[in-house]
Amino acid sequence: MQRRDFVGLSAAALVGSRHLLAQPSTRSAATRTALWRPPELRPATAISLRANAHRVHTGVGNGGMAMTLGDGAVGPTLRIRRGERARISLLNELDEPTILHWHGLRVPEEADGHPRLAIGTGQRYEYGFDVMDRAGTYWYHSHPHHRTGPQVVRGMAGLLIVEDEEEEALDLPRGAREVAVLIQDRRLTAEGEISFDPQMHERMEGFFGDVPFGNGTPSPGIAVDSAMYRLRIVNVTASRITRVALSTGATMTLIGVDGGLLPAPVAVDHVDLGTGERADLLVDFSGMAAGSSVMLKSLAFPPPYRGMGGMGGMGGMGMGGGTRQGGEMDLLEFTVTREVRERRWTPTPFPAISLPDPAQAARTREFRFQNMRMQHTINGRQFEMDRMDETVRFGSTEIWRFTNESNFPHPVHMHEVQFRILERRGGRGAIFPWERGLKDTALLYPGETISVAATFDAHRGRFLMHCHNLVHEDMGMMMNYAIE
Ligand SMILES: [Cu+2]
Repeated sequence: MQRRDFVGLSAAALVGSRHLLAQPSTRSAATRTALWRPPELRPATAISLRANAHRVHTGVGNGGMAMTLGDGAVGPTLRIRRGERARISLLNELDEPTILHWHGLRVPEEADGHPRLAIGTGQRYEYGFDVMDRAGTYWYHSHPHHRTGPQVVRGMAGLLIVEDEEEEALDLPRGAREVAVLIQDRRLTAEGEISFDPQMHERMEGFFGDVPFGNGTPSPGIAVDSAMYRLRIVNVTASRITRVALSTGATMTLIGVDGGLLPAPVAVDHVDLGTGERADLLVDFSGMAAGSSVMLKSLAFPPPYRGMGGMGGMGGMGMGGGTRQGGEMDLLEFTVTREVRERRWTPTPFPAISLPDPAQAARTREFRFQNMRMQHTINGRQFEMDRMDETVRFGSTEIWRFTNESNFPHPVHMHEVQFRILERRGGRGAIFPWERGLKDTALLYPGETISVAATFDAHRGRFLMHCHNLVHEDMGMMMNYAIE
């Protein structure tokens, strides 16, 4: 990547806000494609989602075949109020099985998208569930056995935004000042097709692309006013950990994570997100001159691999193509096109969160994430559709302890709960600001053990816990658990 810092630093920039103007980019916005903002649907009335394959713009050639819900490059954005009932009808027009999972929401078993519920071509699946979770940035994606990777990489995902009165009272930026983006990294063929065919070493570390996509838009950019924005980010990559930061190094205000608002906003200069994790941020463009721009980047960091000498090597490219894990990537460019003067958003106290209490834990369970003989396993086993691996008592609180004995990082995802991360031992040895509050996915590096507390009091039924690296998940790094 070329450094663009310090080039074209204007006088206007120098007198402006300390937040963003230190090093404005001069790269032309013309090299970026306008970020697509998917249509918003409110499922208070029944909505229909049609899974189908169609051609989308990829920035190369005639584009590539995607699989999405609807006609866009990713699915429509679902915007739901807490307490509302969602009625969603899925029609499968793909030539392979599919099913949808509402990532982060606690829903009844039959609505949770377990792979055994996958439907065939031409079939419909009717979802009905009450949204009981807090306002926040959730998402949905397909979850068929062995095919989640190829489907999600090709676009079978969408944003799912939950609203509630508690959050509305904070008067956060909304409407055009709220930007929600599904981040992906894709690998394109010379013709522009979306490729996903993990080779042997990629079946171990994961699959990495080199073209950033936002909401299905290649190398996206967005025009903004010189004002405060709310930026919701979802990591929808197959395998990439994104270290999200601004090219200026300016701080952002982290207001929420997977399960909604944090107990209090916190200033951060970056946020690490594994696949499935979300960040809800306030980004301040106020004081920026029209024409200046800032890049939302994934910063470079050492690949968190153990014992392999860093499989992707230290160069920019991984072994099979694509930018290696930890490689730098330009995710989304903001260009100020209109200068406005507005009163600054002033933080008001955030609503209290009730977090699972480890003192109430009935028991502790241990889960070891391992890779042996070219397989990814949890407690030595691969996923079996009908084997019940753990049974939890309805209403109880437990501590689940995840230990990574493998050579690769794993974003561990639990269905049906929002958990609290209690501690991380080994490896990075700390809980980061973006890991406080309620979480459904937590990044586990080699050598780390993290303990989480969860209360299983939403629904009885059969649910999943799995690695959200889509390659690992499709290879069976997943288990069933029952709440009875
Ligand atoms: Cu994994």
